[in-house]
Amino acid sequence: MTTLVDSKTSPFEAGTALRMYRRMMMIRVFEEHVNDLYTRALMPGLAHLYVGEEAVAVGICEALRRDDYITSTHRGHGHCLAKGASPDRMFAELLGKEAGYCKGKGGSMHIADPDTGNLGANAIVGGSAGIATGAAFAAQRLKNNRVAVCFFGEGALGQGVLYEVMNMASLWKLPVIYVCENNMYNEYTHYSETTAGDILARGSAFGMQSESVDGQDVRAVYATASRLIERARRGEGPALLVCNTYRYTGHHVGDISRDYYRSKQEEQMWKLERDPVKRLGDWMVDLKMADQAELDQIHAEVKAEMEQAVQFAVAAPYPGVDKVEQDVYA
Ligand SMILES: Cc1ncc(C[n+]2csc(CCOP(=O)(O)OP(=O)(O)O)c2C)c(N)n1
Repeated sequence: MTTLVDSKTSPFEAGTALRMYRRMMMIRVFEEHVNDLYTRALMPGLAHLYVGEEAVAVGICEALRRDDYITSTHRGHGHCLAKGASPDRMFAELLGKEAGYCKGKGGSMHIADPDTGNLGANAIVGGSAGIATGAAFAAQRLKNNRVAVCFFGEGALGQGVLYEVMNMASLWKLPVIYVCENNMYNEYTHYSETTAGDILARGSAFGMQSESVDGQDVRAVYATASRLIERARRGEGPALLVCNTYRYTGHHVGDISRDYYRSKQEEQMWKLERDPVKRLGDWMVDLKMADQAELDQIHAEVKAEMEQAVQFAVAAPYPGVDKVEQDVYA
């Protein structure tokens, strides 16, 4: 079942729409800076950018409480920001500074933020499925009414652990939502070459509520996620939600020549015709929820906030040599 939202109806208030617009803009501008830090050789290692997929993280996290849990992926900056992480500590982590979320020892793919229910990014494809399901199990046992959301890319559909935990979640009616961000490419391979059969059928096979949504439409993501999350909170069981989306840039920041696996025309089509930030902005202007000047003002404020966060991280100290063995596990 695919949920469509009529662009002329307003399922939520202007306040919600403006908040989601700002959050999506934060992710976009954050990622622009990550790319810039990488190309200026200020950031060690690589990062996987979330640009183009903002509506998924923001639509879903808007439907969550602060104390609800999320688990994330190697492409995790958007999830962290959407759940409320602070950009300065995120940039500090990316640059290996002590002020970072993991004291600079985790980097892009290991940001966790317990204060916002973020149990962490995960470099292992499919690796967080067990963690999210365990968190949902704990929430059920503790009766604290929390829900866990497990974000994963469609590449994780080939990982067996996902089906082990879906089986348990369905049997025990755990409050967990498996969110498949189908951006169509597992690294440099189109998902049709790696994924047999129907994605939604994987959830239905376990008797799980299984739906798909246009992941470029934040209102549709939010409406669908709200329904599934509240259903799970009421004890009615887990769900699989497939969000169809697209990453605008390479698999990682260094993947700049992509012609051999996808065309420039395809990228342009998604950017020009299906951009989630522009779509929400146009819709708000259309309905007179906001005017263009207000949206431009949000953009300017977000740019200033991100520039400040980058400056904070660049100026922040590295952890001392005496701390090299602390907080590191093998
Ligand atoms: C278990 C495991 N196998 C392989 C890799 C290497 N790897 C990193 S990202 C990736 C593709 C992931 O694709 P997808 O899950 O669709 O996420 P996307 O990058 O599209 O967001 C692979 C194969 C890994 N990190 N973990």
